[in-house]
Amino acid sequence: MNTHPSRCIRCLSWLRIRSNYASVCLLIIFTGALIQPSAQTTQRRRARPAQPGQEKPFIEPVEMHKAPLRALETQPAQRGRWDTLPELMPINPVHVALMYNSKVLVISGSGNDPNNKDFQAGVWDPVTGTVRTFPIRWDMFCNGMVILPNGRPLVLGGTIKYDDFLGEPRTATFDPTTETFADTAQMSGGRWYPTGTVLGNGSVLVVSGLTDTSSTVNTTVQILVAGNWTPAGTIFSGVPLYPRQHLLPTGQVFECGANRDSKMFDPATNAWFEVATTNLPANRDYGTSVLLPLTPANGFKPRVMILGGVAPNATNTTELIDLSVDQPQWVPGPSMAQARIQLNATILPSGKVVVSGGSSNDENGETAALETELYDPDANSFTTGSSMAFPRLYHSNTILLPDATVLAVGGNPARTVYEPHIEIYSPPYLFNSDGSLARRPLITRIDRDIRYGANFYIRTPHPGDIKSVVLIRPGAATHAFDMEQRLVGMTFTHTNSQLYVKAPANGNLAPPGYYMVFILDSKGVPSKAAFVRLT
Ligand SMILES: [Cu+2]
Repeated sequence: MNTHPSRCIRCLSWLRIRSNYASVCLLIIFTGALIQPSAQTTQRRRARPAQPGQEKPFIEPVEMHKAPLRALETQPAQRGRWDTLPELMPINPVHVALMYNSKVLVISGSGNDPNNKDFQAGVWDPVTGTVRTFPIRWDMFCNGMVILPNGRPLVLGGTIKYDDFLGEPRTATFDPTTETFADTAQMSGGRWYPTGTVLGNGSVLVVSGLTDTSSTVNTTVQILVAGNWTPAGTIFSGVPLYPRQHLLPTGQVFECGANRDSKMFDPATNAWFEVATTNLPANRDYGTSVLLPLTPANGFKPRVMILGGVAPNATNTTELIDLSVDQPQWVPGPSMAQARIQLNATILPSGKVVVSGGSSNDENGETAALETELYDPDANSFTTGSSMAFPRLYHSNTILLPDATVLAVGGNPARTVYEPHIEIYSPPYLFNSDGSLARRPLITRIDRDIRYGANFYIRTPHPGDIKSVVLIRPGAATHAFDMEQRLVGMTFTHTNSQLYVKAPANGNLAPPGYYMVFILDSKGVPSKAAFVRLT
């Protein structure tokens, strides 16, 4: 039990900030912008969970004490570096999605507190470091979220009741400009823990989730076409909640977890068929899955990696499947250094995958995996990266930001308790070998509207030094899975002043919508992203 009031706890966190952010900390000290809550306040807040109208977030101080002080990273060029931001996330960030204006939509809803009727969402602006929160009309807790071709996040379902959980049939889109939700067509019944997948023509497939009438899985598969839901057959037997799904260049959707028997869904026939069975003899509950980069160099060959998972004790194993061959099979991938459940995996512009968070025992911060691992799909191996300061467990998320860093938020190992610190991972590619910041290639002008199969230009001061140009679809992550992220490489030529880049051939490679364009130089250093719209 914590006998120290929160002043000390806060000090710990400011100390941590001070080590990495001398100037930020001084600013805090001199402006007094962040006032320490009194011990009395802490007692009151610990006595009972936060109620609507009370100060938020409700933070369990013991939880805060578990976070170790992070040592300053001495090898950022090899391991990257995690930093803790001075601002806290004021709501439980159960769902996050990057929008085309570089801001992040954060959805909490009831935030894993059955007594909380003050449903909340927010927008975090990484540039100003501010979060604007606002009430929402229904409980979007445990929804599925994708981003429509018009750039609006689409929320699929949520929660209408806890214990036993019942799913919400409503859907809503979010306008990044006005920062407001608007309800859209209801689904064929509730969906709590559904997965959305944007298809090659921009329609949205929704699968699984508990119904609004019984705590059983919604058996109807649906596709949203032009704002209306159309039936698309039924689910396969044993469909999991939050199925891990990826759109493939064939236009089919690969489903790979947590069930062992991976499936393929064909939107042309609405049929599911068997693909392969995992080597691990257990469902990878709360493991994750990544569609590895689709690039000209690998012939846009779709390969999927599944990592970790299995409750209550996690595995450190991974498996890979090449879906371009006639009879795909799961093969063991390299093992992670640590077992992880509730882990997060985020694709970088370099094509490497940042694996972070999770723990070896589910929802147990004592066994948190703080060290980052970087998976290199070309070498098929992991290297270890810098350590996070905070456990990132159930309901934690990571997404790639437009400056080529990775955002980590949340962690919600028990009801009414969540991790409010925001951490940012700067991957090794942002550093010179002496630890100073690498000089980044610049995108000075770009075509903002790009067309399938057509060339577009990017102006950059040193076109001859650019070795790679990639599109990355902005992420939408929840429950240890990103329903949106994908990296699609592009071929290009250059003149003295610009690059001529060939956009992806079709929507099955890169579904219509907004993308981040990154250019990477001969040292592998990425630019900051420019957003383009692909149609
Ligand atoms: Cu949940």
